[in-house]
Amino acid sequence: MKTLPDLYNQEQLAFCQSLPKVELHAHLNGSVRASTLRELAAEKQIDPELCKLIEKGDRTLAECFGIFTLIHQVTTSISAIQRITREVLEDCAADNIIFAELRTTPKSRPEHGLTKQTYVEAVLAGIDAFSEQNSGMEVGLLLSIDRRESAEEAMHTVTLAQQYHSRGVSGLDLSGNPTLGSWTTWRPALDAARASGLHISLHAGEVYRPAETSQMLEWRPDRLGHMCCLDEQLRSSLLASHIPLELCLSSNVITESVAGYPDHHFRQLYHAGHPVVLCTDDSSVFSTTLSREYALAMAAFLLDRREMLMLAKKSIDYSFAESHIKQRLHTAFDRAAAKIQHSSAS
Ligand code: 6MZ
Repeated sequence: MKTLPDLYNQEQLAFCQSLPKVELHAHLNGSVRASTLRELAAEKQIDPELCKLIEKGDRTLAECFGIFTLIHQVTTSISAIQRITREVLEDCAADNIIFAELRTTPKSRPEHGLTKQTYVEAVLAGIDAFSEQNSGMEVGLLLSIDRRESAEEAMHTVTLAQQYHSRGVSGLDLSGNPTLGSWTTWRPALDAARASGLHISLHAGEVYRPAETSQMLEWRPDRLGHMCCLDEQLRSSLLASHIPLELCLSSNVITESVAGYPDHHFRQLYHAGHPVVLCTDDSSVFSTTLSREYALAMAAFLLDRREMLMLAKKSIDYSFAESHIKQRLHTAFDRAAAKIQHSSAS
C-alpha cells in the first residue's frame, strides 16, 4: 500500500473522535467492513484474491471503479444489503457520528432476483434494524444515479426516491466513474426530482471536465461533491455560488485527484468562508473514518479545536434533514460540545 504519512498526532485524533460529527458523503458499498466482505465472498465461493485487491488500499481513480464492481459481486442478496447497511451505520455511530446521510445506487440484478425497488427496501430495512437498536444517531438516505445509467434508468431511480420520500429518502446523488457519460443524459431526471421537492447533490469536477462542471454549477444543485479539478474561472464561479461542498481528503489524495493533503482545495475554500463539509466517500476503500478525516484536516490546515467544532456544527445545516431534525441535531451537538469544552478546560 502506498504509504500516506498520517499528518495528525494521537491527541488530535482523540479530539476528533470525541467531536459529534455529521457524515454527508458516504457510498454504502464503498463503506462495507473488510471482514464482512471476506465473509460474504467466502459464502459465494468468490476467489479470496479478490478480497485482497479490495483491501490493497493504494489505487487510482480508475482502479476504484474496478473495486466497486468486485464489491458489487459480493453484495447481491437482500440479506447482504440489509446487513451491510446496518453495519455501516453501526460503524458511523461508533465513530461518534450524530447524523449519517448514506447514499447508494439502486441496482437491478435479475440474475440475483433483485430489482431496484427490492434493493431500496433492503437498504431501508437495514436502516430500521439499526434504528431499533440505536437511538443516538439520526439517518438519512440519498439514492444515487450511476453515470453508466441511461436517461430512463435515471428516471426510474427518481421515481423510487419520490415513492420512498416519506420513508426517509431525502434526495438524489449523481455519481460513478466521472470519465463516463454526459450530464445531458441525467438532467431531465434530476429536473423532475427537484420539481418534486427532493434535494440533489452532484459529484462534479472529480476529473477535469470544465464544460460539464460549468453546466452543473449553473444548474445549482443543493450540494456538490469533490470539485477537485477546476480552472480559475470555475473556482471563482464555485465561490460565487456559495453551494455547500462535500470534501473527501483521503479519497482525493489516494486517487490523485489532488496532489497531497496540504495542496487540497479545502484550504482555499475554508479560508474564503465557502461552506464545506468533511466526509469519508468510501471509508472501506480508502481505509479511513470520519474522525480521521477531521484529524487530517486539523493537522494539514492548522485548525484549532474551536475551528474544528464550528466545522462540525455547520455541517448539520448542509444536510438534507428536515428542519425539526436539524434542530434536534444542533441541541445534541451543543450538549456534546459543552462537555468537550468543559473537559478541555479542567
Ligand atoms: C464517483 C463514486 C466514488 O452506490 O453501490 N462512487 N462515484 N466518485 C467516487 N470517488 C472515489 N466512490 C463511490 O456504492 C458504490 C458506488 O458509489 C459510486 C460509484 O458509482 C460506486 O459504484 P453504491 O452503494
